[in-house]
Amino acid sequence: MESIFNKYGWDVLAYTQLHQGLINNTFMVVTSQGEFIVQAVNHQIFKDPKAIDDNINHISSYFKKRYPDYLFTHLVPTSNGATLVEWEGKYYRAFHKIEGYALAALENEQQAYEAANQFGLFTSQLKGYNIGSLKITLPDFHNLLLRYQQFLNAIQNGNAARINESKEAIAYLQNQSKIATQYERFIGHKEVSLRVTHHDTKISNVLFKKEHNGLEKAICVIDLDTVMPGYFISDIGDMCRTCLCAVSEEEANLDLIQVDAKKWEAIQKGYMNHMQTELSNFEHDHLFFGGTFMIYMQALRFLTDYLNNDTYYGAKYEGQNYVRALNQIRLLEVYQKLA
Ligand code: GN1
Ligand code: MG
Repeated sequence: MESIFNKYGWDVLAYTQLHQGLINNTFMVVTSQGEFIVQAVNHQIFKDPKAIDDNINHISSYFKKRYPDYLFTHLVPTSNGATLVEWEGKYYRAFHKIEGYALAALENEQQAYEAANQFGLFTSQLKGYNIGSLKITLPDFHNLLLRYQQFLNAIQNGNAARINESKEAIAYLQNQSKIATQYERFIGHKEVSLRVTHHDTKISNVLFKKEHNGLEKAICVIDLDTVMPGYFISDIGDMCRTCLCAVSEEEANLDLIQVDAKKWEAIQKGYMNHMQTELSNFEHDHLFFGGTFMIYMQALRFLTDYLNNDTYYGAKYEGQNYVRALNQIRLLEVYQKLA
Protein backbone atom coordinates (compact mmCIF):
# COMPACT_ATOMS: atom_id res chain seq x y z
CA MET A 1 0.00 0.00 0.00
CA GLU A 2 2.92 2.35 0.70
CA SER A 3 3.71 2.54 -3.04
CA ILE A 4 0.15 3.67 -3.70
CA PHE A 5 0.20 6.25 -0.92
CA ASN A 6 3.47 7.67 -2.25
CA LYS A 7 1.78 8.51 -5.54
CA TYR A 8 -0.43 10.94 -3.64
CA GLY A 9 2.53 12.50 -1.87
CA TRP A 10 0.95 11.76 1.51
CA ASP A 11 2.73 11.55 4.79
CA VAL A 12 0.83 8.52 6.13
CA LEU A 13 0.36 8.20 9.89
CA ALA A 14 -1.87 5.11 9.93
CA TYR A 15 -4.20 3.08 7.76
CA THR A 16 -6.78 0.36 8.32
CA GLN A 17 -8.88 -1.83 6.09
CA LEU A 18 -12.62 -1.19 6.34
CA HIS A 19 -15.03 -4.06 5.96
CA GLN A 20 -17.49 -2.37 3.66
CA GLY A 21 -19.18 -3.66 0.55
CA LEU A 22 -18.86 -7.09 -0.97
CA ILE A 23 -16.85 -6.23 -4.05
CA ASN A 24 -14.04 -3.67 -3.58
CA ASN A 25 -11.35 -3.45 -0.86
CA THR A 26 -11.51 -0.23 1.08
CA PHE A 27 -8.93 1.44 3.35
CA MET A 28 -9.09 4.45 5.65
CA VAL A 29 -5.84 6.40 5.52
CA VAL A 30 -4.83 9.00 8.09
CA THR A 31 -2.14 11.38 6.84
CA SER A 32 -0.78 14.70 8.00
CA GLN A 33 -2.60 16.17 4.99
CA GLY A 34 -5.99 14.83 6.10
CA GLU A 35 -8.01 11.61 6.03
CA PHE A 36 -8.68 9.69 2.85
CA ILE A 37 -10.50 6.61 1.65
CA VAL A 38 -8.50 4.45 -0.75
CA GLN A 39 -10.18 1.70 -2.70
CA ALA A 40 -8.82 -1.12 -4.77
CA VAL A 41 -11.33 -1.62 -7.57
CA ASN A 42 -12.22 -5.28 -8.07
CA HIS A 43 -11.40 -5.55 -11.71
CA GLN A 44 -12.44 -9.18 -12.02
CA ILE A 45 -15.91 -7.69 -11.79
CA PHE A 46 -15.39 -4.15 -13.05
CA LYS A 47 -13.45 -5.02 -16.19
CA ASP A 48 -13.00 -1.38 -17.16
CA PRO A 49 -11.98 0.67 -14.06
CA LYS A 50 -11.22 3.61 -16.36
CA ALA A 51 -14.93 3.78 -17.28
CA ILE A 52 -15.82 4.22 -13.59
CA ASP A 53 -13.10 6.82 -13.19
CA ASP A 54 -14.41 8.78 -16.20
CA ASN A 55 -18.01 8.64 -14.98
CA ILE A 56 -17.17 9.84 -11.48
CA ASN A 57 -14.96 12.64 -12.82
CA HIS A 58 -17.61 13.84 -15.26
CA ILE A 59 -20.37 13.76 -12.69
CA SER A 60 -18.03 15.49 -10.28
CA SER A 61 -17.48 18.37 -12.76
CA TYR A 62 -21.22 18.58 -13.38
CA PHE A 63 -21.93 18.96 -9.66
CA LYS A 64 -19.08 21.45 -9.15
CA LYS A 65 -20.55 23.61 -11.90
CA ARG A 66 -24.27 23.28 -11.23
CA TYR A 67 -24.55 22.43 -7.54
CA PRO A 68 -21.27 23.47 -5.91
CA ASP A 69 -22.69 22.96 -2.40
CA TYR A 70 -23.78 19.38 -3.07
CA LEU A 71 -21.76 16.98 -0.93
CA PHE A 72 -20.09 14.61 -3.40
CA THR A 73 -17.32 12.02 -3.17
CA HIS A 74 -14.91 13.86 -5.48
CA LEU A 75 -11.84 11.84 -6.44
CA VAL A 76 -8.43 12.90 -5.14
CA PRO A 77 -5.68 13.23 -7.77
CA THR A 78 -2.17 11.86 -7.34
CA SER A 79 0.84 14.19 -7.54
CA ASN A 80 0.68 13.61 -11.33
CA GLY A 81 -2.99 14.52 -11.53
CA ALA A 82 -4.30 10.97 -12.11
CA THR A 83 -7.47 9.86 -10.30
CA LEU A 84 -6.94 6.18 -11.13
CA VAL A 85 -3.69 4.44 -10.23
CA GLU A 86 -2.60 1.18 -11.80
CA TRP A 87 -0.12 -0.71 -9.65
CA GLU A 88 0.99 -4.31 -10.14
CA GLY A 89 -2.09 -5.11 -12.18
CA LYS A 90 -4.51 -3.59 -9.67
CA TYR A 91 -6.42 -0.32 -9.80
CA TYR A 92 -6.74 2.18 -6.96
CA ARG A 93 -8.48 5.49 -6.39
CA ALA A 94 -8.81 7.86 -3.43
CA PHE A 95 -11.56 10.03 -2.01
CA HIS A 96 -11.55 12.64 0.72
CA LYS A 97 -13.04 11.08 3.81
CA ILE A 98 -16.45 12.55 4.49
CA GLU A 99 -17.33 12.89 8.18
CA GLY A 100 -20.30 10.59 8.69
CA TYR A 101 -21.30 6.99 9.30
CA ALA A 102 -23.06 4.27 7.35
CA LEU A 103 -25.71 1.93 8.72
CA ALA A 104 -26.07 -1.80 7.98
CA ALA A 105 -29.77 -1.75 8.85
CA LEU A 106 -32.23 0.89 9.99
CA GLU A 107 -33.73 1.51 13.37
CA ASN A 108 -36.48 3.95 12.51
CA GLU A 109 -38.52 5.36 9.63
CA GLN A 110 -36.90 8.79 9.83
CA GLN A 111 -33.65 7.17 8.64
CA ALA A 112 -35.50 5.55 5.74
CA TYR A 113 -36.98 8.92 4.81
CA GLU A 114 -33.57 10.57 4.98
CA ALA A 115 -31.86 7.94 2.83
CA ALA A 116 -34.58 8.02 0.17
CA ASN A 117 -34.47 11.80 0.13
CA GLN A 118 -30.73 11.68 -0.67
CA PHE A 119 -31.10 9.12 -3.47
CA GLY A 120 -34.02 11.07 -4.96
CA LEU A 121 -31.95 14.24 -4.81
CA PHE A 122 -29.04 12.54 -6.55
CA THR A 123 -31.11 11.43 -9.56
CA SER A 124 -33.17 14.60 -9.80
CA GLN A 125 -30.12 16.88 -9.74
CA LEU A 126 -28.60 14.85 -12.54
CA LYS A 127 -31.58 15.29 -14.82
CA GLY A 128 -29.63 17.88 -16.83
CA TYR A 129 -26.76 15.42 -17.30
CA ASN A 130 -26.35 13.82 -20.72
CA ILE A 131 -26.89 10.13 -19.93
CA GLY A 132 -25.52 9.18 -23.34
CA SER A 133 -22.08 10.22 -22.12
CA LEU A 134 -22.14 7.85 -19.14
CA LYS A 135 -20.05 4.74 -19.64
CA ILE A 136 -21.52 1.34 -18.92
CA THR A 137 -19.39 0.04 -16.06
CA LEU A 138 -21.21 -3.30 -15.76
CA PRO A 139 -23.17 -4.35 -18.85
CA ASP A 140 -26.63 -5.77 -18.08
CA PHE A 141 -26.10 -5.22 -14.37
CA HIS A 142 -29.80 -5.01 -13.50
CA ASN A 143 -31.13 -6.92 -16.46
CA LEU A 144 -33.45 -9.30 -14.63
CA LEU A 145 -34.02 -11.47 -17.71
CA LEU A 146 -30.30 -12.14 -17.87
CA ARG A 147 -30.09 -12.75 -14.11
CA TYR A 148 -32.89 -15.28 -14.45
CA GLN A 149 -31.07 -16.95 -17.32
CA GLN A 150 -27.86 -17.12 -15.25
CA PHE A 151 -29.87 -18.74 -12.46
CA LEU A 152 -31.28 -21.33 -14.91
CA ASN A 153 -27.74 -22.06 -16.11
CA ALA A 154 -26.57 -22.54 -12.53
CA ILE A 155 -29.38 -25.02 -11.86
CA GLN A 156 -28.18 -26.98 -14.89
CA ASN A 157 -24.43 -26.74 -14.49
CA GLY A 158 -23.75 -25.75 -10.88
CA ASN A 159 -22.51 -27.68 -7.85
CA ALA A 160 -24.73 -30.80 -7.70
CA ALA A 161 -24.75 -31.13 -3.91
CA ARG A 162 -25.68 -27.49 -3.51
CA ILE A 163 -28.42 -27.76 -6.14
CA ASN A 164 -29.87 -30.69 -4.24
CA GLU A 165 -29.69 -28.82 -0.94
CA SER A 166 -31.38 -25.75 -2.48
CA LYS A 167 -34.34 -27.56 -4.04
CA GLU A 168 -37.00 -25.61 -2.18
CA ALA A 169 -35.38 -22.25 -2.77
CA ILE A 170 -34.95 -23.06 -6.46
CA ALA A 171 -38.60 -24.06 -6.80
CA TYR A 172 -39.72 -20.89 -5.04
CA LEU A 173 -37.67 -18.64 -7.33
CA GLN A 174 -38.83 -20.47 -10.44
CA ASN A 175 -42.39 -20.04 -9.26
CA GLN A 176 -41.86 -16.29 -9.02
CA SER A 177 -40.51 -15.96 -12.56
CA LYS A 178 -43.51 -13.83 -13.50
CA ILE A 179 -41.55 -10.99 -11.86
CA ALA A 180 -39.08 -11.23 -14.75
CA THR A 181 -41.97 -11.00 -17.21
CA GLN A 182 -43.35 -7.98 -15.38
CA TYR A 183 -39.92 -6.39 -15.54
CA GLU A 184 -39.78 -6.97 -19.30
CA ARG A 185 -43.17 -5.31 -19.74
CA PHE A 186 -42.17 -2.44 -17.50
CA ILE A 187 -38.96 -1.53 -19.34
CA GLY A 188 -40.72 -1.81 -22.71
CA HIS A 189 -43.45 0.68 -21.78
CA LYS A 190 -43.43 4.02 -23.61
CA GLU A 191 -43.82 6.02 -20.39
CA VAL A 192 -40.69 4.55 -18.83
CA SER A 193 -37.46 6.57 -19.07
CA LEU A 194 -33.79 5.92 -18.63
CA ARG A 195 -32.21 8.25 -16.06
CA VAL A 196 -28.90 8.56 -14.26
CA THR A 197 -29.33 5.67 -11.84
CA HIS A 198 -27.16 4.79 -8.87
CA HIS A 199 -27.88 1.02 -9.03
CA ASP A 200 -26.61 0.27 -5.53
CA THR A 201 -28.83 2.26 -3.18
CA LYS A 202 -28.47 -0.15 -0.31
CA ILE A 203 -28.69 1.56 3.02
CA SER A 204 -24.97 1.26 3.72
CA ASN A 205 -24.33 3.49 0.70
CA VAL A 206 -25.73 6.59 2.43
CA LEU A 207 -23.76 8.53 5.02
CA PHE A 208 -25.52 9.87 8.08
CA LYS A 209 -24.56 12.53 10.56
CA LYS A 210 -25.96 13.69 13.90
CA GLU A 211 -26.66 17.41 13.88
CA HIS A 212 -26.04 19.64 16.88
CA ASN A 213 -29.74 19.47 17.77
CA GLY A 214 -29.46 15.67 17.93
CA LEU A 215 -31.35 15.06 14.67
CA GLU A 216 -29.90 12.38 12.44
CA LYS A 217 -29.58 13.49 8.81
CA ALA A 218 -28.49 11.63 5.67
CA ILE A 219 -25.79 13.81 4.16
CA CYS A 220 -24.69 12.15 0.93
CA VAL A 221 -24.68 9.01 -1.18
CA ILE A 222 -21.49 7.02 -1.78
CA ASP A 223 -20.28 4.15 -4.00
CA LEU A 224 -20.76 5.46 -7.51
CA ASP A 225 -19.22 2.53 -9.38
CA THR A 226 -22.53 1.45 -10.84
CA VAL A 227 -23.90 4.86 -11.77
CA MET A 228 -25.19 4.22 -15.29
CA PRO A 229 -28.29 4.89 -17.35
CA GLY A 230 -31.04 2.82 -15.76
CA TYR A 231 -34.59 2.64 -14.44
CA PHE A 232 -35.80 4.20 -11.22
CA ILE A 233 -37.11 0.80 -10.02
CA SER A 234 -33.48 -0.18 -9.39
CA ASP A 235 -32.98 2.65 -6.94
CA ILE A 236 -36.31 2.70 -5.13
CA GLY A 237 -36.16 -1.09 -5.17
CA ASP A 238 -32.81 -1.47 -3.43
CA MET A 239 -33.98 0.99 -0.80
CA CYS A 240 -37.01 -1.24 -0.18
CA ARG A 241 -34.73 -4.25 -0.07
CA THR A 242 -32.45 -2.78 2.57
CA CYS A 243 -34.53 -0.22 4.51
CA LEU A 244 -37.77 -1.95 5.41
CA CYS A 245 -36.35 -4.71 7.55
CA ALA A 246 -34.55 -4.29 10.89
CA VAL A 247 -31.89 -6.86 9.98
CA SER A 248 -29.52 -7.01 7.02
CA GLU A 249 -29.15 -9.48 4.15
CA GLU A 250 -26.63 -11.39 6.32
CA GLU A 251 -29.20 -12.41 8.96
CA ALA A 252 -29.61 -16.18 9.23
CA ASN A 253 -32.59 -16.16 11.60
CA LEU A 254 -35.49 -15.88 9.18
CA ASP A 255 -37.98 -15.11 11.95
CA LEU A 256 -36.33 -11.71 12.31
CA ILE A 257 -37.20 -10.81 8.71
CA GLN A 258 -40.24 -8.57 8.93
CA VAL A 259 -41.07 -5.45 6.97
CA ASP A 260 -42.28 -2.21 8.40
CA ALA A 261 -45.09 -0.46 6.47
CA LYS A 262 -44.20 2.87 8.07
CA LYS A 263 -40.70 2.65 6.62
CA TRP A 264 -42.19 1.99 3.19
CA GLU A 265 -44.31 5.15 3.51
CA ALA A 266 -41.18 7.02 4.59
CA ILE A 267 -39.17 5.84 1.58
CA GLN A 268 -41.86 6.98 -0.83
CA LYS A 269 -42.14 10.34 0.88
CA GLY A 270 -38.38 10.95 0.88
CA TYR A 271 -37.86 9.84 -2.72
CA MET A 272 -40.87 11.77 -3.98
CA ASN A 273 -39.57 15.03 -2.52
CA HIS A 274 -37.39 15.14 -5.62
CA MET A 275 -38.90 12.63 -8.04
CA GLN A 276 -42.62 13.48 -7.92
CA THR A 277 -42.39 15.75 -10.93
CA GLU A 278 -39.93 13.49 -12.76
CA LEU A 279 -41.80 10.20 -12.88
CA SER A 280 -44.62 9.44 -15.33
CA ASN A 281 -47.95 8.15 -13.99
CA PHE A 282 -47.05 4.69 -15.19
CA GLU A 283 -43.70 4.83 -13.38
CA HIS A 284 -45.41 6.20 -10.32
CA ASP A 285 -47.67 3.14 -10.28
CA HIS A 286 -44.54 0.93 -10.15
CA LEU A 287 -42.90 2.20 -6.98
CA PHE A 288 -43.88 -0.92 -5.08
CA PHE A 289 -42.85 -3.13 -7.99
CA GLY A 290 -39.33 -1.69 -7.61
CA GLY A 291 -38.96 -3.57 -4.33
CA THR A 292 -40.33 -6.80 -5.76
CA PHE A 293 -37.93 -6.57 -8.69
CA MET A 294 -34.82 -5.84 -6.62
CA ILE A 295 -35.45 -8.34 -3.82
CA TYR A 296 -36.19 -11.05 -6.36
CA MET A 297 -33.08 -10.23 -8.37
CA GLN A 298 -30.87 -10.23 -5.28
CA ALA A 299 -32.28 -13.59 -4.18
CA LEU A 300 -31.52 -14.96 -7.66
CA ARG A 301 -28.01 -13.52 -7.62
CA PHE A 302 -27.11 -14.91 -4.18
CA LEU A 303 -28.50 -18.35 -4.96
CA THR A 304 -26.87 -18.40 -8.41
CA ASP A 305 -23.55 -17.58 -6.80
CA TYR A 306 -24.00 -20.29 -4.18
CA LEU A 307 -24.71 -22.85 -6.90
CA ASN A 308 -21.65 -21.60 -8.81
CA ASN A 309 -19.38 -22.13 -5.76
CA ASP A 310 -19.34 -18.47 -4.61
CA THR A 311 -17.23 -17.24 -7.51
CA TYR A 312 -18.82 -13.76 -7.56
CA TYR A 313 -19.53 -12.67 -3.99
CA GLY A 314 -17.10 -14.99 -2.24
CA ALA A 315 -18.02 -16.41 1.18
CA LYS A 316 -16.58 -15.84 4.62
CA TYR A 317 -18.14 -19.08 5.84
CA GLU A 318 -19.51 -22.17 4.14
CA GLY A 319 -23.05 -21.54 2.98
CA GLN A 320 -23.00 -17.75 3.36
CA ASN A 321 -24.57 -17.10 -0.05
CA TYR A 322 -27.22 -19.71 0.69
CA VAL A 323 -28.07 -17.90 3.94
CA ARG A 324 -28.25 -14.63 2.03
CA ALA A 325 -30.49 -16.18 -0.63
CA LEU A 326 -32.87 -17.63 1.98
CA ASN A 327 -32.88 -14.27 3.71
CA GLN A 328 -33.89 -12.50 0.49
CA ILE A 329 -36.51 -15.13 -0.32
CA ARG A 330 -38.13 -14.61 3.09
CA LEU A 331 -37.90 -10.86 2.54
CA LEU A 332 -39.67 -11.20 -0.80
CA GLU A 333 -42.44 -13.24 0.84
CA VAL A 334 -43.09 -10.73 3.60
CA TYR A 335 -42.66 -7.75 1.26
CA GLN A 336 -45.29 -9.05 -1.14
CA LYS A 337 -47.77 -9.19 1.73
CA LEU A 338 -47.42 -5.42 2.14
CA ALA A 339 -49.07 -4.83 -1.26
C1 GN1 B 1 -22.61 -5.64 -4.08
O1 GN1 B 1 -19.99 -4.37 -3.14
P1 GN1 B 1 -21.24 -3.70 -2.81
O2 GN1 B 1 -21.60 -3.96 -1.40
O3 GN1 B 1 -21.24 -2.25 -3.16
C2 GN1 B 1 -23.24 -5.69 -5.46
C3 GN1 B 1 -24.66 -5.15 -5.40
C4 GN1 B 1 -25.45 -5.97 -4.41
C5 GN1 B 1 -24.75 -5.92 -3.06
C6 GN1 B 1 -25.44 -6.81 -2.06
C7 GN1 B 1 -21.11 -4.62 -8.36
O4 GN1 B 1 -22.45 -4.31 -3.69
O5 GN1 B 1 -25.27 -5.24 -6.66
O6 GN1 B 1 -26.73 -5.45 -4.28
O7 GN1 B 1 -23.40 -6.36 -3.16
N1 GN1 B 1 -22.43 -4.92 -6.40
C8 GN1 B 1 -21.99 -5.47 -7.54
O8 GN1 B 1 -24.98 -6.49 -0.80
O9 GN1 B 1 -22.29 -6.61 -7.89
MG1 MG C 1 -21.48 -1.06 -4.78
